[in-house]
Amino acid sequence: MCARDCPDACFLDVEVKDDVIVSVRASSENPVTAGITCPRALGDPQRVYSMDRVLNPYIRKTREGQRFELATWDDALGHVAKRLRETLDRHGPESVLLLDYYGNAGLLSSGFSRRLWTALGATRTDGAVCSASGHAALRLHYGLSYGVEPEALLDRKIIVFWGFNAKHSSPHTWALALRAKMENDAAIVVVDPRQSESTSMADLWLYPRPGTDVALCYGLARHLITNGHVDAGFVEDHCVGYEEYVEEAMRWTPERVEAVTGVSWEGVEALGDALVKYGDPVFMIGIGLNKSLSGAESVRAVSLIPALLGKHRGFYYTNSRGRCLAGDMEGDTLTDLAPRTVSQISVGERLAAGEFRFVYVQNMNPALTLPDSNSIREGLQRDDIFLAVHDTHLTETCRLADVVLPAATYLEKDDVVLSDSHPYVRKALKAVEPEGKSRDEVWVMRKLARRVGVKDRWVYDDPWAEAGRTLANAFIDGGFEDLICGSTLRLRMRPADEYQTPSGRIEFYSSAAEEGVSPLPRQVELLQGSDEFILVSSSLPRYTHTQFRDVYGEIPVQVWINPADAERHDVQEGAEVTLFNDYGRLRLTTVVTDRVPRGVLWAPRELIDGGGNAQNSLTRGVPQMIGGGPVFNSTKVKIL
Ligand SMILES: Nc1nc2c(c(=O)[nH]1)N[C@H]1C(S)=C(S)[C@@H](COP(=O)(O)OP(=O)(O)OC[C@H]3O[C@@H](n4cnc5c(=O)[nH]c(N)nc54)[C@H](O)[C@@H]3O)O[C@H]1N2
Ligand SMILES: Nc1nc2c(c(=O)[nH]1)N[C@H]1C(S)=C(S)[C@@H](COP(=O)(O)OP(=O)(O)OC[C@H]3O[C@@H](n4cnc5c(=O)[nH]c(N)nc54)[C@H](O)[C@@H]3O)O[C@H]1N2
Ligand SMILES: [Mo]
Repeated sequence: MCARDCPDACFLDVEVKDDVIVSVRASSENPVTAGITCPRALGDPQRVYSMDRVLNPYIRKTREGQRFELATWDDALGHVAKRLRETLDRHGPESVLLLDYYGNAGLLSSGFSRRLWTALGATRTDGAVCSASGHAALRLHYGLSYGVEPEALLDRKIIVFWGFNAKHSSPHTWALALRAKMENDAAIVVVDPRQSESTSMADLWLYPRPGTDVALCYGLARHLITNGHVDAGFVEDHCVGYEEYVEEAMRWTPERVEAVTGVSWEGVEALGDALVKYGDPVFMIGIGLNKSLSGAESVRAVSLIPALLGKHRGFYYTNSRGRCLAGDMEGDTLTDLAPRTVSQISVGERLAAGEFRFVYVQNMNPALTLPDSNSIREGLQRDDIFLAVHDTHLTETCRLADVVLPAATYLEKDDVVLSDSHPYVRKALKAVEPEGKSRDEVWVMRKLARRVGVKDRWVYDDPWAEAGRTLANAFIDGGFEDLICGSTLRLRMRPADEYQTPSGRIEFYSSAAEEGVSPLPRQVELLQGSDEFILVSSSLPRYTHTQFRDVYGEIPVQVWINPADAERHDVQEGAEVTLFNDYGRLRLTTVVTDRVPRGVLWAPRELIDGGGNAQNSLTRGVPQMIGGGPVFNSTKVKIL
């Protein structure tokens, strides 16, 4: 199973000859991920044996010369453990930061390997860089954030991709939507400020200004309400707070909706009428939608539309919160320590301010992927910070490290991977032995724990025993032993009509909204100067974030600009332009296209320009109020 941070979590067939991986293909054993091998899996043989692979531990000798020296595991771990022990003794566990994400999403590689840091009481982040705000948003109205399973798309009549470029970001979900269209005459709708790749098969595309989706949703709700399309019985039986919601929706006149969103009222009506005409809708809520100043508010607003139409959880965001897991891979419940958690979005500011003395990075390339990357880089390079990075490949973050530790790729270690969308699981088997001296996360974590003198026995427990506890009642068609023996199992999901809200119902008017949070979705205004652009970014099929540049070359250094804006700024197709703001600057090549509206720019995400500037040098390290998520898609820039 592919362990990358991607909702599809494919089953793969890996062909090995003479202990070398020669090909990776989609396996037919998973009904959702069969049939399509994405370019990243296809490129895996090259990625495993790439020139950028870290094959040995390295220790930096001098800061200035950027010189790394080859080291043994013994020396490297000794060095890391010594500095960790000193930091703990002198500055306490708060000054130690674990900075990690889901470069490998396996229960062992990303979960169990945190146990050392839990036992030490080290500071951790809230992990909010991706989907956290959307989860918090859905919690306000539905409780847990799980929704429709991908295969259910086949029976739906209208599929709305809202801030979700599934053709690139979840190709197997996209394939199911296309099948629904071909086999079942389902309609596909895309709501995206730019003409994303997913609009190519869309029956309807609406393009609101970035971050104005709440206004669009209230407009849509008004249309459905005034034309008698609300399922009153469903609302009566399963919802609360409808009256307050209607009152707010009616404040959104067609003129006001048009002025805020830039979408014509005819467009709003067209979507409303299509929902009614086709019936049985599902709203595919993108993680892209949740990454703006009003991201959580937008997710809230979209999620309530299917409730108007009488659907139980008629949306998909991700399904990770709908599983029935027990256990505690990370060990949080096994200690009395209550580690400090800091915002992942604003970690750059804290690093640069010298709040930490020791930083351990795994499964992540924060030098390029976190917002305000100039602060991140500046912080990680401070003389008083010791940085250890455990990665499979030599990343920009590795280059800043004091010690680099070589990691085994997902094809070189056993693990368990749970998909964020589909319910199928089988044991993730290693295909080959780890290249060079690379080792897995659990191995490294335990070696370090011994050297630092950690006594807690649960740090040294068998990770598979804990995985067994975690998954004891997780499947509907078998037990953990069956999984270990090679069976493909199906995760048990919570019922669609169960709502974990205070009222046990869908709450249009959220009673769980804390102080400062509006009980109803609220349109947050993003002020934009006349010479300012909103820069939106999203993924390309060949890259997972910053990975696969060794296989496919650098992420294209491009920016899309509308022809009218290009003319106004006297910019030609193919010209180099500089985007800048108070945080940083970036030099990109223009693509003049009406696939972006005026005032909006789009670029592939997490790119790095010819001068080594990260796209994220332009993005703000300010968390959203709801859920603490990022605001990448509300980045304001000017053009030079
Ligand atoms: N501008 C902008 N920035 C964004 C976003 C955006 O939309 N716009 N999106 C954000 C989102 S949604 C996310 S999820 C984050 C992702 O941020 P990151 O998680 O930092 O993304 P990657 O570049 O994939 O980094 C993962 C790292 O893990 C390493 N790795 C892979 N497998 C293993 C393994 O088995 N073991 C170890 N130890 N390492 C491994 C890879 O080599 C890679 O360096 O980026 C965010 N950044
Ligand atoms: N190939 C590939 N696939 C991936 C990944 C990858 O790196 N590469 N990463 C995985 C990860 S970690 C994630 S989080 C997912 C993300 O995948 P998606 O959920 O699809 O999110 P994004 O790709 O960030 O953005 C999707 C769309 O949102 C639009 N958008 C931006 N702002 C707004 C807005 O305010 N309103 C509306 N309506 N639309 C908006 C963008 O223009 C973009 O087309 O992809 C996963 N799949
Ligand atoms: Mo993500």
